[in-house]
Amino acid sequence: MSTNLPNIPAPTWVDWSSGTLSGAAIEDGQKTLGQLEGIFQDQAVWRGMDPATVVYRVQYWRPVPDGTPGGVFWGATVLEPGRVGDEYFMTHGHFHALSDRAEIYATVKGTGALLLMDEGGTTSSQTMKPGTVHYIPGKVAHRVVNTGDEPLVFLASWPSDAGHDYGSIKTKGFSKRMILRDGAPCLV
Ligand code: PAN
Ligand code: ZN
Repeated sequence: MSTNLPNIPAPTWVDWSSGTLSGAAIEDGQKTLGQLEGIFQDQAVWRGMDPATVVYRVQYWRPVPDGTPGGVFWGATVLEPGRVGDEYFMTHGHFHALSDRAEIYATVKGTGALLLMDEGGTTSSQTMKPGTVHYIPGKVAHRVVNTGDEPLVFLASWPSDAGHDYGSIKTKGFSKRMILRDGAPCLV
């Protein structure tokens, strides 16, 4: 038995209580308020906030090269609590560049909502809380909103040839937004 075949990537680790990934192959990134220009509705409030504020951090594992057909990737996102005016902190959101590629999200910690928008612009939402597992079909844009007061942590797995198309979300957004109204989250 061989455990070190050259084409089999070495394992990496997840701390299931925190959602933190570790291992030499883990890459990371972050998105600040400044990098999320045009994403939040109230641009005047957004301009008045510190652009260095980290909205979310992403860790990801690409065991095969980006674009490989038939492979899968694995990632973790930590989305901070907060709001721009009455609109909750959220991820940029995207379609996949190969638009029919699907994805799975699984919530580790926190509470929020997964916004799902089809190509016709119809948006629905699913509640995210510890243990929920969400199937994101192909051709459906996805964005996560933190409606709680602690970080929202979720794991994701997506095809290695999916790619990301941020452009249409940057210009057109989602057709619904999650805001604080009368003390509770409301999809409007
Ligand atoms: C996730 C997202 C991650 C950050 O790994 O990339 O949560 O969100 P944005 O990519 O919208 O900034 C995923 O959906 N990958 O396909
Ligand atoms: Zn995705």
